[in-house]
Amino acid sequence: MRVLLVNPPYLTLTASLGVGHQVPLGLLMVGGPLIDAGHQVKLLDAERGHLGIHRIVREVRKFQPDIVMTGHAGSTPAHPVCMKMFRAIRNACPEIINVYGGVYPTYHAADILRDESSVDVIVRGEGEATTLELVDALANGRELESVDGVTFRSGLDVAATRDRASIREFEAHRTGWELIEDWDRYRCFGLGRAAIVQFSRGCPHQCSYCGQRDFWTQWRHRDPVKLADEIEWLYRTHNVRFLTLADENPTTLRSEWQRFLEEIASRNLPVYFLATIRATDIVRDEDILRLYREAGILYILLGIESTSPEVIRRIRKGSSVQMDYRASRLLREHRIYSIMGHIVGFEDETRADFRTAYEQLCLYDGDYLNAMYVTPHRWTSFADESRSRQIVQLDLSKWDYRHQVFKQKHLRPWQLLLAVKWLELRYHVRPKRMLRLLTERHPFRRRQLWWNLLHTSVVWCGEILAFLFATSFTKRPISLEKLHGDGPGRSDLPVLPVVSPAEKDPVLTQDFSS
Ligand code: B12
Ligand code: SF4
Repeated sequence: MRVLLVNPPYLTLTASLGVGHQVPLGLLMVGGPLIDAGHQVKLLDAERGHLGIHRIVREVRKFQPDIVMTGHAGSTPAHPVCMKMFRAIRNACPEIINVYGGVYPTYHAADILRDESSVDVIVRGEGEATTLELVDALANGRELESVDGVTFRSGLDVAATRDRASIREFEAHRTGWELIEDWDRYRCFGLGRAAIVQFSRGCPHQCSYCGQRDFWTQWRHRDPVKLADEIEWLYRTHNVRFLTLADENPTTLRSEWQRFLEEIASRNLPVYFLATIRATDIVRDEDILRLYREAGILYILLGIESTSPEVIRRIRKGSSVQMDYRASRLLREHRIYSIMGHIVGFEDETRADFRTAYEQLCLYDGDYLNAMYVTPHRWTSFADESRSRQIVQLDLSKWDYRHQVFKQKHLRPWQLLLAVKWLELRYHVRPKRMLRLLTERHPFRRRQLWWNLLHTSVVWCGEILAFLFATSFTKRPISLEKLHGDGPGRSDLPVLPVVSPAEKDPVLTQDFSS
C-alpha cells in the first residue's frame, strides 16, 4: 500500500520561534514497521514546512496514496487542524482512506467518527503493531474487526475492537528515521540537528491532571545498550547533536536508567539531552548526578507544578516543596539547567498567590521558569474533579497549556495573563540571574544562556501579541461537565464493542517509585 504520513500544520510559538522544530516521532515510529513490511511510505511534514491546506492537498494528489495517516504530539490543540486537513483531502480525493492516531483521538474516537465523516479509522493507543495489522487488513480486504485497537465506521454505526495489549518487545519495531528528508530542518536549543528518542513508555505515578499513565498503560523500557547504539548511529550518520527524551518518566527504574547513562557516557559522544524528570528522582539520584552530566544531560524539565503544599497534595503529585527545592538546588550544583514547570489554574489564584509563588520559586533558584495553564483533558481524574468549574476557552486549538481555559474567580483573562507574564519576566530578570548571565565565563554555557534568553524573550513577546490580537474568550462560560458531558445525541451514539475490552494487565498497578 502507498501510505502518506502527514505531520499536520499545527504551529506553535514554542516550536517556530522558541526551542525549534522537532521530528514527529510518533509518525516515524508508525512508519518504520510499515516500511519493513514492504509498504511505500512517505512523510509530509506540513508543520515544519508551514504548509497550508491547499499545498497539502496538492502533495497528496502528487503522491497518490491509498491511505493518509495523521496525528500530532500536541494532540488536543492539533485536533482542529487535523480535521480541517482530512476534510480537504476527502473533498479532493474521496477514494483515500483517512486514518487518525495519537492521544486525543484515542480518548475521543467514537465522538470523532460520529462527527467527522472524513475520518475513516482511528488507531487507539500505541500505533506500531496496530497500524501494521490495519494496513495489512486494508490491503487484503479483511474485516477490521480482526484488528485490535481500532475504532471505525461500520455502516451507520461506529465499532470499536478491543484494546490492544501494550508492546512488550520494543526492539520488534524500529523508528523510520529514513523518512526524514532533510535533517537540517530539525534543530533545537541552538545545538544543531535534533532528534527525539524514547527510552521508556508510561509512568507509575498518579498526578490527577495527567493522562499519560493510562495512555501507555504500564511502564516499560528499552534495552539501554540498544538505545545508546541508536543514539550513536544518529550522531554518526546524521550528525544529530541534541536529543529530547520523549519519556514521561525515564528514571522510574534507577538501575536501568543508570545503565543507560553509563552506556552513553562511555561512548563520549558530543551530544546533549533534554529529559523530563521528577524532583523526587533527582533527589534520589543525588549520588549519580555527575553521571547525568557526563552522559550529556543538559536540560531537565522539572514538573514543580505548584509551590503550594496543599495543591501538590491535592493533585497527587507525590512530591513536596522540600523535594522541589532540593532538586533545583542539586541540578544547579551539578551545572544541569533546570526548567521549572509551574502550572496556574489549579485553584482560583489571587495576586497574593502569584507573589508567594514568585518568592518560593526564587528560593528554588532553577534556571528557567515555564508557566503554563492547567488544561482539563477529558480522560484525566482532574477533569472529573473539576466538573463544576467554568470554561472560558472553547476553542480546542488553544488547549495547549499556553492559554487560559478555566474561568478564574479573582482575575479576568487579561489580569491572569499579566500576572503570568509578570511572574515569568520578574523571575528571569531578577538581579541574581542577570549577574549569572553576565559573568558566565564558560563559552558553551554563555552561548546557551544568551541563545535561550533571545528565544524565550521572542516567545514571551509573541504570546502577549497573540493574546491581544488572536485570542478571544467566550462571553458565556459553560461548565466543564456540560462541555465534556453528553451533548445532544452524544449518549445515543451506537458504539459497538466487537470484543469485550482486554483484561487489565497486573503490571498496571506495579509501583516502581520506591
Ligand atoms: C517530546 C514532546 C514535545 C516536544 C516535541 C514534540 C514533537 N514534535 O514531537 C516539544 C517540546 C516540541 C513539544 C511541544 C508541545 N507539546 Co509536547 N510533549 C512531548 C512529550 C514529552 C513526548 C511526545 C512523544 O514524542 N512521545 C512519544 C511518541 C512515540 O508518542 P506519540 O506521539 O503519542 O505516538 C504514539 C501514539 O500516540 C500513536 N500515534 C501518534 N500519532 C499517530 C498517528 C497515527 C496515524 C497513528 C496510527 C498512530 C499515532 O503511535 C505512536 C507510537 O506508539 C509528551 C509527553 C509524553 N511524555 O508523552 C508531550 C505532549 C505530547 N505534549 C503536549 C503538548 C500540549 C505540547 C504543545 C502543544 C505545548 C505547547 N503549547 O507548546 C507543544 C506542541 C508543539 C509541537 N510543534 O510539537 C501534550 C499533549 C496533550 C494532549 N494529549 O493533548 C503532552 C502529552 C504533554 C502532556 N503531559 O500533556 N512536546
Ligand atoms: S509524574 Fe509526570 S508523567 Fe507521571 S503521572 Fe505525574 S505528570 Fe504524568
